[in-house]
Amino acid sequence: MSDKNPVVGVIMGSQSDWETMKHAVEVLQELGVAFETKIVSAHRTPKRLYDYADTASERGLKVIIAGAGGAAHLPGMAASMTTLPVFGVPVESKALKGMDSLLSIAQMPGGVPVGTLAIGKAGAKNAGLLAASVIALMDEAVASSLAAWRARQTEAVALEPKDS
Ligand code: RP5
Repeated sequence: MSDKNPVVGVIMGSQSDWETMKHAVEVLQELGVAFETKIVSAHRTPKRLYDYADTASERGLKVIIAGAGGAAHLPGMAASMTTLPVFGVPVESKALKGMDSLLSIAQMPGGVPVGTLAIGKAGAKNAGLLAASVIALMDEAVASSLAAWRARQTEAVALEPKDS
């Protein structure tokens, strides 16, 4: 899945991560942010990862969203090879419910930053919103889409609870 001239790269370690990472993509689509999606595995396709991160900036990407689960080295390795902002999404793992993913993405050594989001769907959604916030700094159309999105979210919250 790829728009023309993508500014956000959404990468994930496996096809199995798509169920989570599609929530980042839905937000980008809603806000009109051009993106691309790729399966790039730190362990199974290390050369693909190197090539992706090494050329990301020169290809016009401004932000990378990287989702992975378990021994989730993808966001950190991507961040080690680019100075673009990298947002890491810990995908919920079967064995440890994503705690392994969260800790392996968050506990980066000082000097190689990864902005780490929450485990799972909420993290993916917020990664999309954060990426859009970065793009909004240089794109007025995205800035106004983002402001409208936030206003709609606020308006959707009822003042009083009711029985469902
Ligand atoms: C990680 O291992 C992927 O990011 C995925 O979350 C996890 C399991 O991958 P599969 O075995 O489902 O391909 O590399």
